[in-house]
Amino acid sequence: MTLLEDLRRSVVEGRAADVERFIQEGLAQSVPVGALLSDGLIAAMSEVGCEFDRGEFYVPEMLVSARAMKAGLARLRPLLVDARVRQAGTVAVGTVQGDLHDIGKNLVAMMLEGAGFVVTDLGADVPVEGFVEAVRNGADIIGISALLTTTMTQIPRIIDALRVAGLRDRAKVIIGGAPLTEAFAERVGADGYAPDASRAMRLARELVGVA
Ligand code: B1M
Repeated sequence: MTLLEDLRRSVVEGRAADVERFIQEGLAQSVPVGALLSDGLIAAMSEVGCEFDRGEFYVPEMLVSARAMKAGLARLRPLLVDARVRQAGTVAVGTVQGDLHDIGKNLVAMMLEGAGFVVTDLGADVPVEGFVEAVRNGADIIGISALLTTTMTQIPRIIDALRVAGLRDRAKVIIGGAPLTEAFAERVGADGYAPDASRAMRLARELVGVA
């Protein structure tokens, strides 16, 4: 097995200590951070989703894999987030109310920090008012994540609440998460949709006019 396969398997099987070890080994062998992230950690979570679909995994197994994924992300964080002068703007990111999936949102937050944004992480299960308050507090962009078809419906509520509060023009709204699409973003009046964390980072930079 290659190191990336070992890494992927250790996330799927929820072996957090091995995940950290394989990441260390990968970095020592100059495996690119992008490969450790995409072909190791993210690929593993797709596999976990498939196992769940097949009825081979249940929620506890998903949780254990998620913990292992987070241990890996924590190791990669310093490499994704550098100490560049913060100049791009401020972004508040959160996962919508009723939704506990926060791994994708955390990754988006890290990429944004790495791109020079000051990021406020609102957490998961964030009520509509939490996003509205973030705009009141001066966020240039709010980043909304939703992973469930049952919770993506919170997004138009957040955008409506911003309108009602007279704040819609004060911040750009970007959205992402597995069940979302560009068409959904247009329909609900978001300023942009990104299918993954690096495109979210590029989109945010475009929206604030930083090349
Ligand atoms: Co859940 N879950 N889960 N789960 N879970 C999914 C999402 C699911 C697709 C699994 C499946 O059926 N195959 C399914 C949703 C089906 C649907 O809605 N149609 C599902 C379900 C059903 C559930 C429960 C309802 C299960 C139950 O209880 N019966 C339950 C709901 C709980 C709740 O939220 N209220 C539940 C619970 C959980 C755990 C808590 C066990 C755990 C989450 C732990 C955590 O996040 N702390 C979990 C996990 C781990 C998953 C899967 C396996 C992996 C998600 C993940 O972390 N992926 C997931 C299956 C899958 O996605 N294949 C699944 C890795 C991550 C890097 O990708 O989050 O997609 P992702 O983020 C990407 C992009 O989407 C995008 O960029 C990220 C990085 O590239 N992105 C953005 C995300 N946010 C963005 C924001 C942006 C831009 C881009 O701008 C702001």
